[in-house]
Amino acid sequence: MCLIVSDDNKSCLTRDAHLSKICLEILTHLTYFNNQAQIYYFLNGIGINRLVKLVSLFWLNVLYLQKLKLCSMKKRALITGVTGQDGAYLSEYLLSKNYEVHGIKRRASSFNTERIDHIYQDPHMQDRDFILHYGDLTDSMNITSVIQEVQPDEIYNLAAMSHVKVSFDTPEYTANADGLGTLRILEAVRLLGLTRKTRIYQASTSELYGLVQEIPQSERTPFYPRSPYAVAKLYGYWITVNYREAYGMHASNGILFNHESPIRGETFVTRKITMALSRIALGMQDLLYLGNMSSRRDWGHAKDYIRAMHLILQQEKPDDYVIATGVTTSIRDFVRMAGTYIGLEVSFEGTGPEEKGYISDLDEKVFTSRIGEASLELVREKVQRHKAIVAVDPQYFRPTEVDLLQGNPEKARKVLGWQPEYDLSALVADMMESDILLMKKEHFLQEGGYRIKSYLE
Ligand code: NAP
Ligand code: G4F
Repeated sequence: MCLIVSDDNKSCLTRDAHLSKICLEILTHLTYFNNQAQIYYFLNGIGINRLVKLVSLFWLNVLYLQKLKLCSMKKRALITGVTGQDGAYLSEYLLSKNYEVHGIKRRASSFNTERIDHIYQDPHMQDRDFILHYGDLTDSMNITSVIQEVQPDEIYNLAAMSHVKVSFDTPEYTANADGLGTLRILEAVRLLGLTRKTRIYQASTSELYGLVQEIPQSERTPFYPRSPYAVAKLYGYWITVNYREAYGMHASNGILFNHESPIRGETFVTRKITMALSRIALGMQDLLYLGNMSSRRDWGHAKDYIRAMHLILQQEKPDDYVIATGVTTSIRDFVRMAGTYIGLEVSFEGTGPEEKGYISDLDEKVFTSRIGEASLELVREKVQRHKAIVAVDPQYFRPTEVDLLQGNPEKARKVLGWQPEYDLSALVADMMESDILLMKKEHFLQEGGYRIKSYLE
């Protein structure tokens, strides 16, 4: 007697005709069985001899277990840093791919879930596929117990103190969260015996290249970190490689270059610029203060970059990949591009801390179509009076700067088949469109006498 149940549980072959008939019936009924007692009653209900009944019982149990597996065949992902820019986009993306998504969020004195509120599911809901857990990367026991509870197929370690300038103010905390935090995740997976089951994505960064040794930077370019953040991330990078080599874990690094979006943190330079220009255009702010405007970054859209994270974990073999656009642009040019989107030509005069940006030309048609007419006169006046809209504040200079980043995404293109959909002007347009809307809303509130946020950090 022989019975073969295929992997996808759709076909069932047996050399015994009688058993074959029963098995077919079993497969037909499979979806109705909710526990093993029901299987037993089902067998009693169909008149068959004892031996066949025993064999059938055995296979029914196998099928029942398969059914359980089938029911829970959704992949389960755990995202640390779920409340951040990338965590929010990645959650949406994995949910659209039918994952069960678990996220670790920090306890805060006020709500910190603004970026994921639209996908939040009430804990009282049945069959949730988006579940949040309290946690912190600096707490080993917490990390271990969340991983034990979730038993994830994939972990995306996105949590970090991610601001380069702030890492000079909080170097020890940054090392703890960004460096040791990565170790805590790897070690928890190892100690819990999940080495074979759980794949790990580590959010590495182009900041590792720091004082760049080569242009453009690829997976083979030596690292030269230039901030406590980058040094902490260097540890995260190498401990991921080490656990992969030492324990055969499916652990990979995505070396992601700067990626931005309408939900980028407000103190990163791109978002600071798109918010400020929107406010200046609406007459809500006079000056945008920046630090080093000569540094260059390879900017992409976060929506494209989270697709790469997922692709990296779908590869048979773990590996490290540069994710970038290959195009580098200065901060100054980003300001110009954001200005162009609303019909402002921004030109710069002076050097060093004395440098200033002015509106040298105004395209009124573009301005009114994007911003409206209400503040047109105000902007005309800024042009006529040659009033600066951008100035330098040395408090934004960094003790050690990363002057130029430009990635070479060739390997990701070839191996992952990854290609960005947004170029820089599409990214700027997306951010400006969103921030104009936001600032119009705030302007309306302000006019109505309500207090609004101050974004001048
Ligand atoms: P982000 O917006 O700053 O989000 C960081 C997330 O980490 C937030 O959810 C934050 O929680 C959480 N977090 C911070 N410290 C934590 C701790 N000790 N324990 C638990 N959670 C903690 O960063 P992102 O832009 O999404 O970047 C995601 C990851 O990619 C980060 O690791 C970053 O360093 C790295 N990366 C980013 C870029 C980029 O250009 N965006 C490029 C390369 C690498 P709160 O919301 O409570 O603050
Ligand atoms: O926007 P930023 O703060 O990003 P930075 O330092 O490149 O770091 C970001 O990208 C990394 C990937 O390379 C991530 F790993 C990291 O987590 C983060 O997401 O600064 C970009 C450049 C710097 O050269 C900075 O000096 O802009 C310059 N800059 C000039 N004025 C400014 C400002 N940066 C900020 N944040 N604020 C300014 O006023």
